[in-house]
Amino acid sequence: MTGTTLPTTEDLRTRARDSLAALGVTVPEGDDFSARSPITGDDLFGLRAATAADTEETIAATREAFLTWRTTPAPRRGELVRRLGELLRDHKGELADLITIEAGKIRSEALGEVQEMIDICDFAVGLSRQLYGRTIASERPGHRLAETWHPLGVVGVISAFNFPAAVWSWNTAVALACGDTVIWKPSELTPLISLACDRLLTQAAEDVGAPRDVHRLLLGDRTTGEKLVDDPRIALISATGSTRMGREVGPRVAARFGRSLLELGGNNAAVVAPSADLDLAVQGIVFAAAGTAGQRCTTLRRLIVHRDIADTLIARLTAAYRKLPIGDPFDETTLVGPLISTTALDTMQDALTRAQAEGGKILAGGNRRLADAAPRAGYAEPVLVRVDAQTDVVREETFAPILYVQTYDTLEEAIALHNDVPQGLSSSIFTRDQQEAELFLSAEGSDCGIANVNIGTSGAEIGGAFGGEKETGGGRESGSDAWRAYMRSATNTINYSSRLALAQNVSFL
Ligand code: UN1
Repeated sequence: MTGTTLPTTEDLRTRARDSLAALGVTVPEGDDFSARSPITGDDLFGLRAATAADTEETIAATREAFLTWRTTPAPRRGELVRRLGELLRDHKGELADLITIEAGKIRSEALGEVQEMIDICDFAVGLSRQLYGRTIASERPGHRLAETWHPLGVVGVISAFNFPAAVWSWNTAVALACGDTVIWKPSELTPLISLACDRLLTQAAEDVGAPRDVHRLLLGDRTTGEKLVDDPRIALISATGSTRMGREVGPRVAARFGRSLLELGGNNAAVVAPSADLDLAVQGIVFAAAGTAGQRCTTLRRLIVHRDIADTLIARLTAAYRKLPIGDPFDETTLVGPLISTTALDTMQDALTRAQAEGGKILAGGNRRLADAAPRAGYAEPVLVRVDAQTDVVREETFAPILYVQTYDTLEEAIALHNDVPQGLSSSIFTRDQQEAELFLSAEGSDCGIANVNIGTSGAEIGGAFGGEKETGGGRESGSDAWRAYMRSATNTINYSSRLALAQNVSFL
C-alpha cells in the first residue's frame, strides 16, 4: 500500500540528465540556484540564473522579433505551433520524466500534462485560421464597419510549479498563433522542464524558419519576474500563482496601463445532492481532492454534502482515503506523490492544527509519510476533515490535499455556502436531478469560472476557457475565445461611397 522504496537522488539526477540529453538541452550550469526533486527533497544540479543584462537583452530581442512575427500570416504562424506539437509528441516520455522528477507528479498525470500541451498545440494550429473578426452593419449608406484583430506584442508568461509545462503551453501556443512573441519566467522549482520546452520550441522555430527570438526563457527569481511586470515593452503579463502574487502583479501592470491575465488561487467545492450516483461521486471526489497531492489550482478543497447521504458518503470516502497508495511517483501503483517541499508539508500541518482549533475533526489521513526514507521530502496522507462551519481556514486555499466536508439541508443553502469564499475558480455538483443541476449552472448558482455536473472540479479539457472570478483573478486562458486576450482589436469604418455622412446625423460644413 505504501511504497517505502524511493529512487535515490543519484538515480533521479541520472534520469534527469538522460532525458535532458535526449531532448538536446544544454543545461546552464552555475551556482545561482538549484534544480531539485521533491521525490527526495535533494538538489540535482546548480544552475545559472538570468542577470539583469540578460533580461534586458531578452526583452529587446523578443520585441524585435515581434516586429517580424506580427506580419507573418497567421496560418504560417500556426506551422510553428504544429511543429512544436510534433516535437512534444516525439518526446512525450522524456518530458513526463522531467515533470515527475521536478514536480513529483505520478506517471499518468505527468503524461497527461504533456498531452495537455499537445492538445493546446492542435487547438492553436486550428485557431491560426480562425482569428475571426465581425463585420457590423453600419448606420450609414455606403459604409461598412469591421472588427479586426491584430497581434498585441511581447507576452510575459509567469508560471507555477504545479503545472510547470501545460500552463506555459496554453499561453505560448495561443500567443504565438496570435502573432505575439513570448518571454517565459517559470517557477524556480521547475527549471529543467522549462529548459526542455524552450529547447523544443527553439528547434521548432529553426525547423520552420521562424525568428529565433519568438520565444525566450528567463530562469530566475522574483526580481526577474518583477522586471517583466514593470517593463512597458511587455504588452501582456499572464501570471499563474497565488492570490498574494496576483495582488502584487495586477496593480503594478495596471499602473503602466499594461494588460494582465491572472490565474490565481481556487477554493473549489463540490455539492453532493441526495440523488447523486455515489460510485461516480466517490471516484470524482477522490481524484479531484487527492490527485496531484492536492496541488492543482482546481483541486477539490470543500465538499458540501446533503445531510441524508452524509454518513454513507463519508464512510465510503474514508475507506477510499485509507487505501490511497502514497510514495514514489515513478511507481505505477502510486496515486499520491510528494508535496513540493517540506515547507508545503508544514503549511498543511498548520492548516490542520488550525482546522481542529476551529472545531474540525479529522476523519482519515493527515499523517506524514516516508519521513525516515526521505527526511527532506514532504509525503503526506490526503486528509478528510469534518467541519460544521466555513471557518477562516476553510475559506483559505491551502495548497495540499485537505478536503473539508460539511453538510447542507437545502440546495439554496448549499449554493450560498459554495459561493461564500473569496475565490471563484472551479465547482461541481453531483446530482441526477436536472432541476438541481441547471440551478447550479445558472446565474444564481455557482459563481465560478468553471462549473461542472457529475464530474469533479479538476482536470479541465483545453477546449474550454480556463480561469475564475473574484480572488482567482478574472483571467481566461486556453480554449474557447481566450485568444482575444492575446490580441488587440481595431474597429474599422470604411466609406465606399463618395459622400461624407457623419454618424448620429451630425451636420458640419
Ligand atoms: C493549474 O492547476 O494551475 O483543470 C492548472 C485542470 C488542469 C489545469 C490545472 N487541466 O486541473
